[in-house]
Amino acid sequence: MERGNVLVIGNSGAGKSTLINSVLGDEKAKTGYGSSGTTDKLEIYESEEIPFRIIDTIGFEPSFIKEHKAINAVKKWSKDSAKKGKEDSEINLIWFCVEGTTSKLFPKTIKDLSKATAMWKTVPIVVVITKSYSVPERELNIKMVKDAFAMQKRHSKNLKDIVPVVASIYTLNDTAFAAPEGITELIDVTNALMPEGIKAGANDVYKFKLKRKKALAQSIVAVSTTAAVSVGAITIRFADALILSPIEVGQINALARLYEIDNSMESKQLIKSIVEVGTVSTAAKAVISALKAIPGINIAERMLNSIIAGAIVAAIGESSIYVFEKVYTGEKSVEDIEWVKKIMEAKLSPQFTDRVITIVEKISKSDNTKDTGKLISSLLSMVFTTKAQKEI
Ligand SMILES: Nc1nc2c(ncn2[C@@H]2O[C@H](COP(=O)(O)OP(=O)(O)O)[C@@H](O)[C@H]2O)c(=O)[nH]1
Ligand SMILES: [Mg+2]
Repeated sequence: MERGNVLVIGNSGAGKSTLINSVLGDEKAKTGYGSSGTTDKLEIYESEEIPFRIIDTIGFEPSFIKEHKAINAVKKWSKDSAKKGKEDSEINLIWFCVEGTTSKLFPKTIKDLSKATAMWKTVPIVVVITKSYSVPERELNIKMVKDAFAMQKRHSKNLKDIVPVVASIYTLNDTAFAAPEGITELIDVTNALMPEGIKAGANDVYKFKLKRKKALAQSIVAVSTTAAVSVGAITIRFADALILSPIEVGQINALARLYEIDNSMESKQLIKSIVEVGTVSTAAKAVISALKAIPGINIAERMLNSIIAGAIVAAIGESSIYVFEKVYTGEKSVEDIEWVKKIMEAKLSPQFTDRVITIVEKISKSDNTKDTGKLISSLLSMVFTTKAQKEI
């Protein structure tokens, strides 16, 4: 496959590697260029499914010498590839990575990055604002990048887009996190800027994005489940299941946003019907009474609460992914509340009890007393999220 080349530059620690991982996912190939451990080493990533390779300048650091070496390595790579008769040896797009948490430095960083990439006079640039954890700051950060470019002599015409991203979930505290953001947007923007003839077709990009969305969605569910497990360990009565509500709502909203569910009344109604916590304590009670009927199960109440709390959040996450994906692909509409209710019921009824009991049995047999929280979370994500789609 002929490919375009995306050059990624940004100071070390800016989040380049994390970003590339998030954009390409696990099924990517990595090749090194240059000798390892030096500043002129490049890492080059590609995926079968998308026609651009991503070149990571791992040695790029805010020092003239190191920047220079990293850029020279890119030039050299480009020349070497051309020698080998590869037509696709030129840089087609540059991602400037700037850290969203350090916006005061944008003018300086952008100036430095522009200087370092001066030789690519007409190559389009996309600024990726990494670590954009703060939602309210995103607009302001975009404006600051624009202003910083406006002050440049160099490159100011090459700026094609500015994309704030959270490449992997950022945990703020026990129950709050910054959800992945901007990754599939960056895939779209990047593909659109590839040369004609190389660009992926709309359908291929769509399929690729769907896979990426699923992986990011599962990471949201995993983090939410872990949060519920730790909250479950400190709450005693399941009548208080409302305490899970912020985690559930946070999870569902993050998933809805990831699947581009709009803000209409119908969508809100759909989300509300997923959130309805009424089923939660019913589901919890069903598990507890089913457990009583099983002889020989010995498990601390705290641990049981943890498992049930985590399981509820995992089940809600799993069903939300299923529902939102169907809406995203157009197979279902946000108006189909009855269908959603059926899915939720299926997820939180006998099947739910069975899955939780499986986990309880495993935990009660385990002699690992340290880190039970981790054990619970990993069992939950095994039992719930990985076989998410098969069962409905
Ligand atoms: N939670 C979270 N951490 C991030 C994100 N981006 C970068 N980091 C962290 O920031 C640090 C530097 O990131 P890395 O990708 O290695 O930066 P690089 O030197 O530019 O490749 C690592 O500890 C990453 O885990 C993100 O989107 N979310
Ligand atoms: Mg790196």
